[in-house]
Amino acid sequence: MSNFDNFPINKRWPATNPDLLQLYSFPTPNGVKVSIALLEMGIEFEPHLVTLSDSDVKSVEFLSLNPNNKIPAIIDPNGPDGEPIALFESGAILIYLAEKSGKLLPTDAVGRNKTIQWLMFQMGGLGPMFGQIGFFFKFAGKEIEDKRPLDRYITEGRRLLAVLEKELEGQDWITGEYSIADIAIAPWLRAVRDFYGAGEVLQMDKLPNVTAYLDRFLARPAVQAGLNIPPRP
Ligand SMILES: N[C@@H](CCC(=O)N[C@@H](CS)C(=O)NCC(=O)O)C(=O)O
Repeated sequence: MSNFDNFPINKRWPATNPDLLQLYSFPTPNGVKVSIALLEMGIEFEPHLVTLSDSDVKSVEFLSLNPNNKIPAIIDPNGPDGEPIALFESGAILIYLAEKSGKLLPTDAVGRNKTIQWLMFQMGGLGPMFGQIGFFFKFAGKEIEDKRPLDRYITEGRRLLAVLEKELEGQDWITGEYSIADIAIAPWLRAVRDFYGAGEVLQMDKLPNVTAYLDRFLARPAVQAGLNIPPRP
């Protein structure tokens, strides 16, 4: 039995091809970051659908991979020193994949750190704030009479979008060159506009750089394919 067979997740989501990188995910903005990155980098992988229901993300098998019960997570059977490695947190996974493939993360110190800086902007700012907009604008939170939480997240969402709008002036991608930072940021712009339907309230039509950036991202074949991996049930 190889080390990889020892991962309990195999009992619930068995690998058909255990030599390939295994992706456990659902096509949300955080999930598709990893499928898009894998396609852009040309890394072969086997996707497994893990839904957001407690019976999946809180199962013993999934918790063995991510104690924080959230998709996405991966196992790379060919990790450092040829040993399998399991990882969760989409930002950490993107850095790992970029280093493994030598793609989409500059190797010079300035380029690398600037890219990670914008990746962290997404992980610590854009993602958590837009997620709250989704809750208070579209999902259960919209029934709440007190509109202060929604207003707070809309104000913060507009502020974050204005930061992007300014940074994108005169350049196609957030650091100039297409990178894992764009793969982290753009799926959240799509989600807030097209899935949560909050583009108008966030006044995205007044942000030509952000809008063109999202269009540019969505025009990439790897993005179009990755947005549906794994497919929704
Ligand atoms: N910071 C995490 C966030 C992941 C996350 O929020 N995943 C959501 C779907 S987008 C999830 O699995 N939710 C299930 C739950 O919270 O029970 C990452 O970027 O990987």
